[in-house]
Amino acid sequence: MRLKGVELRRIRIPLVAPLRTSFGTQSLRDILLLRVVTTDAEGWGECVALQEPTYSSEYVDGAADVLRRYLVPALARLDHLDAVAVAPALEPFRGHRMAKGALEMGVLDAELRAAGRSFARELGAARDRVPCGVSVGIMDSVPELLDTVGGYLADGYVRIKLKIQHGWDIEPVRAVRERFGDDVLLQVDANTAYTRADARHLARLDPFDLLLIEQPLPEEDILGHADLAKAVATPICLDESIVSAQAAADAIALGACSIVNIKPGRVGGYLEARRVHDVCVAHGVPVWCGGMLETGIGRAANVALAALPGFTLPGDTSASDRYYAADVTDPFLLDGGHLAVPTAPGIGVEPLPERLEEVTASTEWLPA
Ligand code: NPG
Repeated sequence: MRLKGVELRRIRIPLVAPLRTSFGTQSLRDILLLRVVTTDAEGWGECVALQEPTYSSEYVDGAADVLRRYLVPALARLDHLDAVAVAPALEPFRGHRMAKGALEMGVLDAELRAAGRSFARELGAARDRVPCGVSVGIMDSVPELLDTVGGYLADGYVRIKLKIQHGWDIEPVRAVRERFGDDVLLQVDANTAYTRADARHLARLDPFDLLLIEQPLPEEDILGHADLAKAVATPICLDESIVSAQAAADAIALGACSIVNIKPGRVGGYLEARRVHDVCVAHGVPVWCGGMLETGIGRAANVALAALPGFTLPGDTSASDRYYAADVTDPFLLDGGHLAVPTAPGIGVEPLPERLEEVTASTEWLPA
């Protein structure tokens, strides 16, 4: 297989409701999709970088730029292109994991479509459906939060994740526990909003029997998380800090986390995501699949990953209508709190051509 070229497609889709986190509010997704054209087949990649570098240092214009200048030309030079060849070919270029991950996803999709194999089969899925959680943003009031959580529980979501920050942590968690009871699987996500000085404050979450506290401290603060893990009873889960399988192994060895959120874009692709999974399984550390408000394209691949045996906690693999009134693929629908794992070749879904055109802001063809 050789690369013929890559189409960069920028789409803009409004969210059904704004999602507020400690780092900002998302109301519209400006997403970079990649159509990777090879001599054998075409594949789709979705870049999870946000419009602004607020979740991590990556942002969508930066991803498009590095793909155009460096990453696509590096793959164009390969005589034998397959997904395994992508990371070594891109290794000279530092960082930019979300851009690299999107390109590897497109190559893997093309390779698997040509071979008639699904992502699930290739990655080692052990289930044909995955249990789904939902991420609930910071709200203006506790009553509004309780209405929203009640709606998601009625939809069938099997786990609730509350976004937290200073001023929106203990009370919202207490209110959700009081209203919906102790049986609801409940966890919180701080997206790096706290500091080492907040250990005693965060220990006030302990009585609420949370599954985990996700990424309380800054991305680089692994030792801080290790100290915090000794000061609080709730398990610490890392997201932003885990940028590779090596980072996962180190964080686990240092006692910085006992649970890991795996997002393929954050670690540079699905093959590294599987290595993170393998490292965690080897250490007895449970993992779950995070989300970056993906369209059906990225969601399809995430659901396949979430079907691996180490994913023992429900992921942020919500149904399409959690985010989009109309997705760019046939929607992923919740069925008894689960999503079905696609079985068709590659990611197993296709963008709907008319819908894709409707949301497209620009396209650019990068020939090999
Ligand atoms: O379900 O796709 C999803 C989103 C889940 O809350 C979610 N993602 O930090 O994990 C996160 C968070 C997020 C990422 C929110 C990017 C906003 C932007």
